[in-house]
Amino acid sequence: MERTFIMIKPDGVQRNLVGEIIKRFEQKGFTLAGLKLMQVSRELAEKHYDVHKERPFFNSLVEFIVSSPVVAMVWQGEGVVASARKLIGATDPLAAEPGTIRGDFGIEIGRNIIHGSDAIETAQREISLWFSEEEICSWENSMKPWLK
Ligand code: RTP
Ligand code: MG
Repeated sequence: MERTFIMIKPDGVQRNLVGEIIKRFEQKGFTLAGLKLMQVSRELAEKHYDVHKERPFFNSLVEFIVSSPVVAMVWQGEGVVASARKLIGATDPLAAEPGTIRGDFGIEIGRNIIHGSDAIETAQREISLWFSEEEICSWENSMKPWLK
């Protein structure tokens, strides 16, 4: 079962976009496998964005992520990693297509509302960084035949 890690960043939570974002993933047909509101530690934020540690925006990005609560989620379903990136839209909200989350709700690259894993391997790394195994629901005994 393909899974991805999605995080609603502090701006998305503060702007009351949690319900709107969850609705979009639900209506697309993906399945929620993990969900928590959390105050992120500096250590976790730095590990999560480790790949960007040499970039000029790294410190301000980490400061932003630890500044107030985020919603961390695991979504699953066929093709969910790439599809979530499409639902989210381009990194710069001004360049993101209307109809995407960033395209509909943002204008600033440093306040782009949401994170989504960029590849299957990245998703596996990020899910194990943010969630323990017990925090992820399997749905394996679900009676819903339409869950893929
Ligand atoms: P994310 O990891 O947060 O889902 O975003 P992304 O894949 O679309 O973009 P990425 O290249 O991974 O960048 C991570 C986050 O860093 C901030 N950023 N600021 N030029 C800048 O000031 C700049 N470039 C990137 C963004 O908030 C981006 O989401
Ligand atoms: Mg990224």
